[in-house]
Amino acid sequence: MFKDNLLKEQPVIRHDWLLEEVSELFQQPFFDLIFKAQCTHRAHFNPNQVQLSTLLNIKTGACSEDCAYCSQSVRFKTKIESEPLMEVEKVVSAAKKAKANGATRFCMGAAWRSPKPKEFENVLEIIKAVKALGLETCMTLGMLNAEQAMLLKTAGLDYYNHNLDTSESYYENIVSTHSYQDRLETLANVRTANIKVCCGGIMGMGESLVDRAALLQTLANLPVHPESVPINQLVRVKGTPLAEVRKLDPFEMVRCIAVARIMMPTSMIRLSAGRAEMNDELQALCFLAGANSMFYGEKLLTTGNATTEHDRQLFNRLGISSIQST
Ligand code: SAM
Ligand code: DTB
Ligand code: SF4
Repeated sequence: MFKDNLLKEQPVIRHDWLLEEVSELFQQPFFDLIFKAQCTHRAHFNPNQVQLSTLLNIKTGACSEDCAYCSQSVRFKTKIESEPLMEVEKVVSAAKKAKANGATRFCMGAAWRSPKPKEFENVLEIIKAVKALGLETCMTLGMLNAEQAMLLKTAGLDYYNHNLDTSESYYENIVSTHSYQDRLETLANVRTANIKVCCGGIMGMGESLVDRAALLQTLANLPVHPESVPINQLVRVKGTPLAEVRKLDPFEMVRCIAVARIMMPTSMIRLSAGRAEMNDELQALCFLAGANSMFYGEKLLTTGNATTEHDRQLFNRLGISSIQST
């Protein structure tokens, strides 16, 4: 807990949120919501520290799935050139660079429905090599069965990212090739294997406020809160079905972070995709609302991120320091 906190609210960790309560949180006056989120944040974290994760796409494009937001689906005509699984040495050299730049976690993504046995062996080698650099490891490889999750754990994987992305009822408007239940089963397999869970969603896909509330309700009512909760703003990629969707009201993004912070008080809430389109003031509001993690590095998976130089300046101006590796 942050020792200097003046506002000593001690929120209870709850797993019984009702949809109406969550919707009410979302609809509070903006300043009341931010105040509540900041009090919760200060009860558990140093409010001036942000954790940095760097992303690398280790297998690009040609994914069989039809997630409407994704540049890497084989079904949409985007500018992405597909590439096979990267070699271990190339991943290690990118991880070294990320560490030298101050990242504490290296998150590796693959455009797969689920990992195939042949490539899975190489993935295990990649985890061992990145872990040996003293970085936390995170992977996002699609659906996993119980055995795959156990093998990832044994190789040294710290976190697995698998997002629910939106509410269960809106999910069928976004993906048809796998179900919400499939996502929940993978999350359960990851939890059983004792890997930390990174699970969040995307805002701005045309969903309603109730869908956002339902997503956060599902996350907070899991038996254990995800240790990491990425809140992505949709990056509208040309060629995907969501390319022309209406841009999210920036305050809605801030509200979503604040509600996530209140509902999951001890989780790391990550200000994720979308920062390249946000100004500094909006990002500061997101941190004020309780975000305490972000993706750091010039690229997300296939799209651009805020530049590292700009992020350094922003942290200086706000008096934010990055959380150091232990
Ligand atoms: N194939 C794996 C899967 O679907 O879980 C891993 C990679 S997938 C690209 C990881 C996550 O990135 C998605 O669940 C989604 O939340 C996020 N994402 C992908 N494209 C995005 C976009 N255009 N805007 C915002 N978030 C995006
Ligand atoms: C997450 O929630 N966001 C990251 C990470 N987990 C894998 C991915 C964002 C991707 C944004 C679009 C792209 O670069 O392709
Ligand atoms: Fe993109 Fe992952 Fe969906 Fe494949 S499964 S289309 S990589 S989000």
